[in-house]
Amino acid sequence: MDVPAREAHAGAELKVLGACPLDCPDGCSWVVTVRDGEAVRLRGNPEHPYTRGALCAKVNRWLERAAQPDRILHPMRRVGRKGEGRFARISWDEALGEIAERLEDVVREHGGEAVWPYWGTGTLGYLQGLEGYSGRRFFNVLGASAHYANICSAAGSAGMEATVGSAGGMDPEDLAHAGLILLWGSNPLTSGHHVWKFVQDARRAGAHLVAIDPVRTRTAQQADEHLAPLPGTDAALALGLLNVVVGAGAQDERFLREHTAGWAQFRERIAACPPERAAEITGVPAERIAALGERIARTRPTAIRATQGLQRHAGGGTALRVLASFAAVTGDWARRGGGLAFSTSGHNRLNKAALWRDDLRPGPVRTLSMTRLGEGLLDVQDPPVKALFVIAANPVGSTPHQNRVRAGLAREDLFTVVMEQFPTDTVDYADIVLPATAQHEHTDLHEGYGHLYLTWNEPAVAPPGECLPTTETFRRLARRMGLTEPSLYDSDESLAEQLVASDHPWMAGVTLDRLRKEGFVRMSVPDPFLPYAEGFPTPSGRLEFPREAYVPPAEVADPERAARYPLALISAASHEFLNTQFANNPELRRRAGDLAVRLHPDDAAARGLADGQRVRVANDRGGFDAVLRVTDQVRPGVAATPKGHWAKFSGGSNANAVVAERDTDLGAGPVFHDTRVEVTAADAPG
Ligand SMILES: Nc1nc2c(c(=O)[nH]1)N[C@H]1C(S)=C(S)[C@@H](COP(=O)(O)OP(=O)(O)OC[C@H]3O[C@@H](n4cnc5c(=O)[nH]c(N)nc54)[C@H](O)[C@@H]3O)O[C@H]1N2
Ligand SMILES: Nc1nc2c(c(=O)[nH]1)N[C@H]1C(S)=C(S)[C@@H](COP(=O)(O)OP(=O)(O)OC[C@H]3O[C@@H](n4cnc5c(=O)[nH]c(N)nc54)[C@H](O)[C@@H]3O)O[C@H]1N2
Ligand code: SF4
Ligand SMILES: [Mo]
Repeated sequence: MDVPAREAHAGAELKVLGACPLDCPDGCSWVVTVRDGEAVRLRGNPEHPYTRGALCAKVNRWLERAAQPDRILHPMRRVGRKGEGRFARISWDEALGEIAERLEDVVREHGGEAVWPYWGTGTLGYLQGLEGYSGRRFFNVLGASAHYANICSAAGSAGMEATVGSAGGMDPEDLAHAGLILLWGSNPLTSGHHVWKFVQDARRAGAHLVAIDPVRTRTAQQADEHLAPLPGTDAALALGLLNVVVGAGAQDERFLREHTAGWAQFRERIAACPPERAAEITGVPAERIAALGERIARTRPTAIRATQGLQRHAGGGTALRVLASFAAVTGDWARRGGGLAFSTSGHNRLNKAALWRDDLRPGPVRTLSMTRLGEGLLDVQDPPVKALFVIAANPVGSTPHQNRVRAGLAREDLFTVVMEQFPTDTVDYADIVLPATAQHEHTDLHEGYGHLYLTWNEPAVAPPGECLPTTETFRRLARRMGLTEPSLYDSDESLAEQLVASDHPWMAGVTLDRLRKEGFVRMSVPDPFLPYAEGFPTPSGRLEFPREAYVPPAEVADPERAARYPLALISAASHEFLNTQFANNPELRRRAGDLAVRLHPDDAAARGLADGQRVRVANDRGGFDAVLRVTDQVRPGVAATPKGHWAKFSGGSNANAVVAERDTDLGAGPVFHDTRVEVTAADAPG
């Protein structure tokens, strides 16, 4: 099948199927209406069983945003100081020539590992973005450092893998069959609302819905019950609940015997954490823990929906291990509608190795951590990073320890290329900026990490200005550098073919042809899909209970830090933005308002602060200015601020000014929500 013939349809309307590329579990399928070569409408695909015709508050403005006057349309070269954001337009030929020359110099003088391809989550596309690491083959040929994309769900994925053998978990659609749903550190009405239909189906059939979140979110307000633990204490809460379940004799002895390893020891951990003990650690009253524990004991199946929130703490990996163990104690892993829904990407069977071609590396290479960009640019030696490619990422806005990120990016001896659509806080530090296409302007293939469909994205319109797909940019750069490895020149269609070519039974019937014709295809998983009913994909074939069952949060639980910085800051998904994307859309910015921080009335009163006042949120790493919102939506001791606001629109910094470059216990993930701060009046001295 060819790209839809736009010219041939002049005057007529054409509908082109695509996929939302954003880092969101819902992986929506969309339909673009094209008239005379222009995209005039973009809507959710009514045929897709998960999307069901709806997009979201952000993506409803997709076409409007893509046509914004601040869109980057041409290559540019820096003319001001790093960080200043002053650029002059150059040709693609000049841009590629300069990049090729600088890269060749860096590789010759310092070796390939001095090059860091820093991929972000701007698009999850297998061709243009993070999942496939577009350009990975190019960097492999150079022998560049490997990039560990740990910024989002590394801790939880590692916890899941260590326990059940894969990050996969239950199909979120099966939440419809649950008798009890625990939304645990997950705010789907903001961060992926399509799962809500299935939650509501379950509730119509009598299911009880509990939200477990330090903040009474949009989602928690809709739940039947809300528990607000102290951040980072979820594993203790889980042990307290399991203590009640086992106390009631509701454990599934047969499942435990046949499908698990380490039960005797885990049982001791559970026994050591009765509701009273869990209450001390979590701040949730013991009676509430006991009551919910009893409800779990008598309700089969019970399902947990955990996403990213609760793993962004020092003990986040262990927390996911304990949550994944729940359904082994109750035997719910064997029941449709039971278990844990975390990220279905663990069930994906696309042939990533064929796409990535890590065999093209000249030898072993070191790995640099996405969450530690400051460290990577300021501290790492042998060789130091001399060339940085930022691709679909905005680390100044999104990466921990903002001041160190800025200091690293300001290094005069660092050559930085940023491939972008918009003039972000990170673009301001680029030596060369390359204009990138948006999703409806390029080809891509997607999974959803909240469902089991693969989705095709057909380009609907020609790119504006001189924007190029990331894949094409790397083909041109390879040619400019005279690289001879033939696979660097594979077309997008050929890359997609290689990706879907898999012998795995779940990929049976999934072909590129079908994807292009139908827009999306469900993986050929068994129906009903009980991924672990017959055993777990762990080395032992059994669910591995964790030995360590509670790792306290690093900053939230540190008494010395608590004395200096009494408030635990959470910086979770904002309703109007997707990470830092859309934060430059005028309408969504207007709706979001200025960067704000929420405090409980008691905490505001103790500081003599009033609603609407300008405040400074700070610790020893830095700080940001915000408007104070006083509300009992946050529990005492907690401050809440949204992620995503651009620093340059918010006085120069956002929440990441105070977040540490620290790793979680498993998977070396980030600790965004494990951060202590103090809040003072903006004009207060110090
Ligand atoms: N509108 C919108 N949607 C998004 C995004 C966005 O920026 N905006 N981001 C996308 C991305 S990249 C991701 S990874 C997902 C993230 O979406 P979620 O998985 O929902 O993650 P968060 O928004 O970080 O946190 C979810 C909830 O966890 C709570 N939380 C924080 N710490 C704890 C804790 O220790 N325990 C418990 N129980 N709860 C805690 C927070 O208060 C928050 O309400 O959403 C995606 N969808
Ligand atoms: N304080 C705090 N910080 C957080 C989080 C948090 O909870 N709290 N959450 C974290 C999470 S979950 C994530 S996933 C990260 C995300 O961090 P990043 O990966 O840096 O994601 P974004 O900030 O969305 O920046 C993505 C950029 O990619 C660009 N882009 C989009 N599509 C394309 C494309 O096709 N090609 C190219 N070249 N560019 C494109 C967009 O314009 C955007 O500027 O942020 C993390 N940061
Ligand atoms: S951001 Fe999520 S909910 Fe919104 S359109 Fe994209 S996939 Fe769907
Ligand atoms: Mo994320």
